[in-house]
Amino acid sequence: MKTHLNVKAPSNILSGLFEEKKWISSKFLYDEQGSQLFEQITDLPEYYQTRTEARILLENLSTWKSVFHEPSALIELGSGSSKKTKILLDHVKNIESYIPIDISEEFLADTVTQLQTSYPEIHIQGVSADYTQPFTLPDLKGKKKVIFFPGSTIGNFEPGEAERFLGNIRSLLEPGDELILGVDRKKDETVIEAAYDDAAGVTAAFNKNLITRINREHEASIDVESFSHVALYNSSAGRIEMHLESVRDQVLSVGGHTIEVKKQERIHTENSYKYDPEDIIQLGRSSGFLLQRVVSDEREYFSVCLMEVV
Ligand code: AVJ
Repeated sequence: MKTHLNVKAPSNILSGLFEEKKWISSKFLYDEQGSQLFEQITDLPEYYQTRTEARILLENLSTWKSVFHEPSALIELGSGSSKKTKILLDHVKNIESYIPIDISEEFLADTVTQLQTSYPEIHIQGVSADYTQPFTLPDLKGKKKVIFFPGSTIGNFEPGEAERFLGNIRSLLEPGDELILGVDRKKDETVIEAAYDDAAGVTAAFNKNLITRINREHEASIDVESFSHVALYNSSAGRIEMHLESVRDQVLSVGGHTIEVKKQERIHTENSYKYDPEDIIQLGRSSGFLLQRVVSDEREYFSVCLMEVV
């Protein structure tokens, strides 16, 4: 997985460090090392999301079969390695075209080549784009369009951004088209906090990799161990937050500037919003979609939402 973009993104990894409340956009988590660490996160025992979503997809095949009851094009936002998509491609007929959209051109080209070999009868056409910015779809010749946005990536958007983003996606669609959206649900905060602060320390390494990235890209030498990983569920906002907390008073020298950081001061590095079905109904209302169906695991940790264009 490569694209997890926050729309409230400064162009520069450093710019938020000069603000009163220091922050770094979560989009900077995904350099090469960070993308590898995220892949490891998806296999952690505490990180239930990825395996739960895959299981929901696999256990509700009749739902997806009825979505694709006519010749269709499957359009995936932030396709990465298209792991979850294979569940749909393997079991559902009528997917005549698959359009993976990903920001990483190289990665996308490899994925398309591999998939085309495995699925010779499906027309696969990659679009290399930042899907949070306006983009156009190839001509899909009147086929039903189904947008697939799995992985609870929507959680990285601020709520207003999520509305605007889905509103833009809606403008690419026509009545009859649909959206399949994967979201992580609100739940006991100890479960959520453990998922973002695993015992093996992989999520801590993922967060601290931001410091390594600053050191590499801005010839800095910040001590990575001078920050500790903090993951906190903010229940009033319905989101888990990641922070880097300074273990001491320090002055960072980066990009020809100095930045004072106090002991216990935090740099906010990620928000990941959690959505219950009522939140999804609301999000759909303000972006032109009607929630049709919610499929969840038995613990109701994760939901895959089927939304139709209105
Ligand atoms: C890729 C945004 C879905 O929020 O769960 C994982 C990123 N951050 N562990 C998430 C993430 C810390 C992930 N998303």
